[in-house]
Amino acid sequence: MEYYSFVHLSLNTYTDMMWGYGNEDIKLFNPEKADCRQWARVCKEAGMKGIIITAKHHCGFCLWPSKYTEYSVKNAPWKNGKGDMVREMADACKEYGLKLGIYLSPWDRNHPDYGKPEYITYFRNQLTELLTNYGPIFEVWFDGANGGSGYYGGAKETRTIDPKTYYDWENTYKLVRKLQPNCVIWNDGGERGDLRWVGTESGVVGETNWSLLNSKGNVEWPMLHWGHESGNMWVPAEVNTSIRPEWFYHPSEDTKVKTLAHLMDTYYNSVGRNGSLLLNFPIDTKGLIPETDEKAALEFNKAVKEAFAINLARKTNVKASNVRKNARRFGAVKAIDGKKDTYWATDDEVTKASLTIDLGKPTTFNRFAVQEYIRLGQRVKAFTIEALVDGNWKELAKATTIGYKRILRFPTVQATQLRFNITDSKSCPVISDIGIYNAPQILDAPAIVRNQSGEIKISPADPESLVYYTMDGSVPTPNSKKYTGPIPTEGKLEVRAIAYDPASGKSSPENREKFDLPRKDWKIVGISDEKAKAILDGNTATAWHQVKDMKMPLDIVIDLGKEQVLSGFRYYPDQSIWGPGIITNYEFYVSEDNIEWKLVSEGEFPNIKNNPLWQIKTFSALKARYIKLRALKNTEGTDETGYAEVDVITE
Ligand code: FUL
Repeated sequence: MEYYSFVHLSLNTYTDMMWGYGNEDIKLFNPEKADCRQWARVCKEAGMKGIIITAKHHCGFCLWPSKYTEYSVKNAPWKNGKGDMVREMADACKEYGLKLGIYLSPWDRNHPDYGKPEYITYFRNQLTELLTNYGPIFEVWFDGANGGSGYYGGAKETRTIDPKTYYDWENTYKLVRKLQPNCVIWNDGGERGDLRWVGTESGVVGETNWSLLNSKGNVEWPMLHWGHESGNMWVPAEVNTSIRPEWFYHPSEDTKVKTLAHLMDTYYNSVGRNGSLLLNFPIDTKGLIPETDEKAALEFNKAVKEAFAINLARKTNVKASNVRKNARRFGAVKAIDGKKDTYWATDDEVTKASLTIDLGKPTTFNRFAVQEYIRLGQRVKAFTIEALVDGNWKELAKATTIGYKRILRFPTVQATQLRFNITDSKSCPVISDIGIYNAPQILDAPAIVRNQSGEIKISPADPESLVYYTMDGSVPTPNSKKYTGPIPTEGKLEVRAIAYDPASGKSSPENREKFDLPRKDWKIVGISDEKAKAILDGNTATAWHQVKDMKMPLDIVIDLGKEQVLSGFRYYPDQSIWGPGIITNYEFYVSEDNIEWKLVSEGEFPNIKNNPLWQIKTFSALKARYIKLRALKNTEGTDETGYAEVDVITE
């Protein structure tokens, strides 16, 4: 399948939670514009092959009118209780030629019997409904999450189960096989499924990635991430990640839809590493995939198509160092004929071999893709690629496993030949396809950061792009100053920059950043933790938290090194998903001596939860050397305070 989607919709969508407790009010569920056809259209246009719907998440609320519970759409205002989201999803998938998958959470925080044997019957009854009434199902997803506590029919307690024994997976699997013989099982924890989690939700599987695990025994994190070279069971990797930081819709993430560069990295780190990519769309409160997410997914698909549009290896002259029995049907040409069922293979005892592709003329490229004929297993352990540049062989990249597909990225090169060397293999290699591509650059706006010592660093999304910038307020163009490395600066300034690809003549959108006082001499007062420097490093992706066990109000005091005329301050909250400690209510003080403090601003950062970006507050200008940001409350109602950046504004 290679690439398919997840859609997350449940009561969490309306409570802004990640995991519902199981007692959320059903009346909240009313996605008035819910349109599974829109979801299917977006997924289809985004190049995906199927959709897995969260039929039941951990809160136990069912998106279909299950016979076995009242905690479902049948008691929700949506369509007056007559709706069935799984049915609508199944119909939409059919219409758009997509496959349907089902997420059914084994953990159910609503059900009174959860933790008891009776619940297993309930779970299987629900599974039977889902695998019987909605046509062919390509995948079932049994999430391993189990936080213990829950509503559990009113008991409101913590229930612990042993995921290996409680669910009796063996018999549940038999049920799946009986009802949907072609369905693959994803299971994190418990019995081995047909696909494995990769140990992270960040969208990356190990660079070495074996599609094998042992059929028995524990699967430790390294095995999830890299597979197991000598495993005896085929359990390929599925890389699940969301197009936003979290799985469900949260308005606070409207500005955090992944960039094209991020999504392309995800592609190379999943599909490009012998994994399939399961990309999630949070469905919003209206019941739609938000426009921003749709746009991002379509751009992503376009960029993947453009990157792999022309395989420069097709119809070239190709020679292999060894061909199995010198037979034509195993010849080198089979690796470039574009046919799935043909392959180049070597003699049994040959585990080191190379294939040389003569491109006929100097040819520009920066990607190499290779596929093993995995019906015969995964074999290659190590390989390199070299290019013939001006008559000399130059190594372009070195890698380990291949599997179904491996894609390597390297700096653009112009060469007349490419050599693919298999340097180690479990047994004779069997290569079904090779691709050489010249992927265009990803032209996202470059990032501009000024570090504490005043140096400006500009980073393009694509490392090969050129960067042009201005610091005089003018619009940057390819005729502006070329960025060649960190620029030392002092004082207030604005930097504007673009990334530029000379080959296509295309530029990225512009980024512009304003910087106030240089912070070279600034010190955080009274905090010995070195990591607190993250607050001043200019990088909004790094953050520091006040130490645990402290109680609000919590202060950050900064010594600016000398007296300045201040007229405001800026705060950028921590961006992490869990416990970011985003300050909502604050007081801001200034002082000349760190003894006498003057309150110059107080109040709240309105809408900071939904829009956790720069918060700017101004006040009447005055002289001061010390500043104090006091946190009174945070978005979570806890005593956590997180800061990515704290800065001042001068007149
Ligand atoms: C996780 C769950 O806990 C998340 O809420 C989400 O459903 C994700 C796909 O799997 O483990």
